[in-house]
Amino acid sequence: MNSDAISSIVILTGAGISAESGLATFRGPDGLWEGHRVEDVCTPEALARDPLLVHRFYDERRAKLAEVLPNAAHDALAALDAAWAGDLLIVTQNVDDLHERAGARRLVHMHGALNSALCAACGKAAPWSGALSPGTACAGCAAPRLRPDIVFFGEMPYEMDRIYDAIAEANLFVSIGTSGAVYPAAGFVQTAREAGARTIELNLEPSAGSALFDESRMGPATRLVPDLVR
Ligand code: BV8
Repeated sequence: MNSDAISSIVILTGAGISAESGLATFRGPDGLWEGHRVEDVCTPEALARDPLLVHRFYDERRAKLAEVLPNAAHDALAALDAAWAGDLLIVTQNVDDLHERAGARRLVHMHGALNSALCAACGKAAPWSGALSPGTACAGCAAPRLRPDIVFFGEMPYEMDRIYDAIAEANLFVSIGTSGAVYPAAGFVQTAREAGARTIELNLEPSAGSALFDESRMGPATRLVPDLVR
């Protein structure tokens, strides 16, 4: 990466960066949402209406995660994180743990994580593997209210202050593998432009926000990300 004028980097990732590891994206032909309506698996109302369906949707994805590995794009970002002396923050919309398994450290899961369970009673999150059935008790407060630690539609994403602080300081904003369909993540590129950052998109196809990027490179993340980081 030509680091002449760059001191602070924010990288936004979406489901596309994990696609070549074998994890389904959301809005492609065989996407996760294809099997389910968002309203049926990713809203607080869905969890209240049909907890078994919501838990099964996330249990299946948590089980699948144990079978896959980080790919060259995750590895390239982890290497950049380790080598970059300036400020850097990877903001992922993904709930898989492939960035951390590749070695990334400066990382925020703004939509939650599959390997975590949240207590709807006391608000505490705890590491979780395996199935998570409705009515599982929280180890902290004993209430039978554990749920997937996932940010549903209509819920506030995690660490938004930290994210906006990083974007305000960034002079490079890179978006990788996201359709730009979901807010507030889809609005980060505009915020970065207003902060004066150079904005680059790496994606398999044009996204909803492509026109907002200074540069859009189309192709698979496992080719584009190592090329960018090199
Ligand atoms: C909130 C849970 C406020 C985790 C998800 C403003 C305008 C309009 C609407 C809104 C707005 N503000 C808020 C909203 C409502 C809503 C929203 O955005 N709705 C949309 C549908 C219009 N947003 C919210 O509700 C958010 N909350 O704003 O709260 C608030 C304020 C006060 C008080 C309380 C609340 C919460 C959003 C989070 C929802 N949770 N999922 C999970 O199940 O995984 S969203 C879901 O979509 C995932 O998190 C996912 O990460 C996210 C985005 O999808 P992508 O990652 O982009 O994946 P997608 O499949 O779409 O695209 C993949 C891309 O990769 C494609 O472009 C493809 O071409 C590319 N690709 C594929 N293969 C490759 C590749 N690229 C490179 N290489 C490859 N090999």
